[in-house]
Amino acid sequence: MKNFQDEKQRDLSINTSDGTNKFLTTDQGVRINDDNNSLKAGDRGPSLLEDFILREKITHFDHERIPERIVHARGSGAHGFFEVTNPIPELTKAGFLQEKGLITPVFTRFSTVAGSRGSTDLARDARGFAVKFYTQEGIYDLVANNIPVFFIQDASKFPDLVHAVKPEPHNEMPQAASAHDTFWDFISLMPESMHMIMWVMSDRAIPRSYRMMEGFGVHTFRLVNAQEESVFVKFHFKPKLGTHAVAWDEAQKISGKNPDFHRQDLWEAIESGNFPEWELGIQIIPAEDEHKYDFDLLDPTKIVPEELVPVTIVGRMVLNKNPENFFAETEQIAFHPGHVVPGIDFSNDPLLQGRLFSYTDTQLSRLGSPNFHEIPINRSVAPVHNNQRDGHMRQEINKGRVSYSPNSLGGGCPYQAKIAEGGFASFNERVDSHKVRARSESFNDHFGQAKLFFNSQTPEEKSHIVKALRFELGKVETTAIRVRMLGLLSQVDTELAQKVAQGLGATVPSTLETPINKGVSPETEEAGTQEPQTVPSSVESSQALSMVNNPTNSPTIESRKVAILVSDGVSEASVMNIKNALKKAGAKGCVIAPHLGTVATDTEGAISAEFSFLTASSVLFDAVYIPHGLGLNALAENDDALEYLNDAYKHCKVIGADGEASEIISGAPFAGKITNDDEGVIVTSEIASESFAQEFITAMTKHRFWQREPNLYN
Ligand code: HDE
Repeated sequence: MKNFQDEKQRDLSINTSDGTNKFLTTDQGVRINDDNNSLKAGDRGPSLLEDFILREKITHFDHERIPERIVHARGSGAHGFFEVTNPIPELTKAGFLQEKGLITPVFTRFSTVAGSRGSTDLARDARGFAVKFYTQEGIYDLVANNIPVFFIQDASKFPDLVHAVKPEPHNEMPQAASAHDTFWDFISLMPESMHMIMWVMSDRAIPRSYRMMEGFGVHTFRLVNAQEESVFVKFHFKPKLGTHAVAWDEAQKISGKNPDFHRQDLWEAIESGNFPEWELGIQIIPAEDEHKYDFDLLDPTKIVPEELVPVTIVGRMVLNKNPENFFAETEQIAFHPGHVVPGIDFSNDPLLQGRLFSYTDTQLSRLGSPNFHEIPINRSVAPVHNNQRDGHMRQEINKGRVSYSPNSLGGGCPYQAKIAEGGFASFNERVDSHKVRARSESFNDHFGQAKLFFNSQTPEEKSHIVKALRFELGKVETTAIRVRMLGLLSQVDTELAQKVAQGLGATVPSTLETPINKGVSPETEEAGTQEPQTVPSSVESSQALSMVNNPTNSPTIESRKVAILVSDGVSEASVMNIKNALKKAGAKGCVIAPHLGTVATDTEGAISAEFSFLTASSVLFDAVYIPHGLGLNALAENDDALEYLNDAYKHCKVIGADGEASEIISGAPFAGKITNDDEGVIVTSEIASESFAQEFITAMTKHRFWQREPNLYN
């Protein structure tokens, strides 16, 4: 079977260097004899301009930074591969989807959208999910998000949206947060954003891990087969580990304790061989069904419910290698939805159409040259030959006198390829219409699918949405903006609007003040407006939209982490019992003690602490366990240890204790709230029992016990 997996790594190795056992040199290759002292006139005298070594070193340093991405600045990436499991030659001629088992190298970059490069991973935000396929026919980029819809319908509003959500321009606050006036001012005047707002106010916007997110191409794309027939498709990545989130309070605490939480999680998973994996699927919509639905396929604020068109899996993506160098790879990688190969084409979605311009344009200022395709991470493994020439930092040395076409002096080379020879030809779509600045009436429904999303959530998930809105709008200072938002929310669900209003101490307005802009009429030259509409979705509720009921969730605790709190005198049998059981299930128990070094066990042995209470925190783990032991009094009186338990309980995680350690839980401040049906609190008087460990692991497969929280939808 064709396996091109190593091809990109071989290509990158040409540019990879390693200084081990080598001499230190200047950039010109001259060996350096003293890297610690600049050249001076006497050891107490002034430095000499002649010192080319110092000048070169400092000049390079002065220019080390490039502009960060205007959006998606904060990201983390990894190498991997895509393998076809279900070839689709009848739908597309794209070579990398033709044969079962065919393997194509990829690089995937995950990101937040609004924050700067140094901002926290756990901001409430959509996540980027961009995949570069190094195919035999050139680069294909699937530049996706972890949310299947977008805020706006037309590219012309993108700069406005981004200006509104970024830190406010007068004082550069707040960083990596949408909870401020300019964002909600804009949203309150853009009813088309309501579906996306439901998603970003849900737990989708605070994932547990990049490895536990779905990915969506958002727009409708086209696949084109060898007969030049086309179908519409929507792309979906489905994570093998399921789709999971953290709690909002937890997200905020993680942001302080470890702002690199997602970056580290991805890095460590790959280093330890827990390779993140997704299935890639497509929803296939035959061309003749383009107008079949109660929404427009070209409208990026709409999904195609999986109940109407199921997802057909075509392959799997595995990430199995961390980058060698963050800047060279993760920072310099340049994605573009317009990087397509024959067999994949665009729809007329007006948001996608704008993106097709933006991405190359932005690389010109970010990477500084039209030669960004020559940077090793961006370089195609398929040969590149054309008459593009010169420009900043050109690497390629093009031979010969001919750099134009047609030519006779170069024998007409490089040749154009016929379609049969793999030449890209755009899908031959018929377009016959007036030139207008307008929005299609079929885009007017702004609430139908927002309702569908909200109705598909469990009561706990609905409650999280209300609380997120109370938080976000609670940070808005302008009352009129809050009230406008309540008006829009009431169009989604009256109870939702009322519950948010309660938290804000406000009332839901009876009229909606936000008409939609229809564009300028050619007759009157005035902007036409219209009331936003609600087209009830033909699907009332969709399981795939809930994270709790998500069909991707599987009962695995692979790569999860458990905090094991110990102090001197701890039962070695208890610690080893849970550690071994967790290891067998693919998870990890981490020993945490009042100090680093070792603690003495009850068998006069010693256990090493991986973290102290100071260097780790409950929010960095998926569950907390206290083993039986003699030093329990020390733990029970340790505020840091109690904070582990309190947070774990509050964030609805599994908590366990055996033997006498159970008493710490019964003495904890939350003990009175634990209900009999809470399967996430596991205590036993037995010591180091296997059934306890199993019960603990089974509980962890449920991820979180959200039922513990005060629920606004009971
Ligand atoms: Fe992007 N987007 N975007 N976007 N986007 C960028 O390109 C843009 C949109 C997405 O890891 C920029 O190289 C416009 C939707 C991801 O490097 C820029 C519009 C979706 C990434 C840009 C959109 C995305 C970007 C900034 C509306 C989900 C990060 C840096 C018309 C399908 C890729 C860069 C990476 C990055 C423009 C809307 C996903 C400025 C104009 C919808 C994952 O070109």
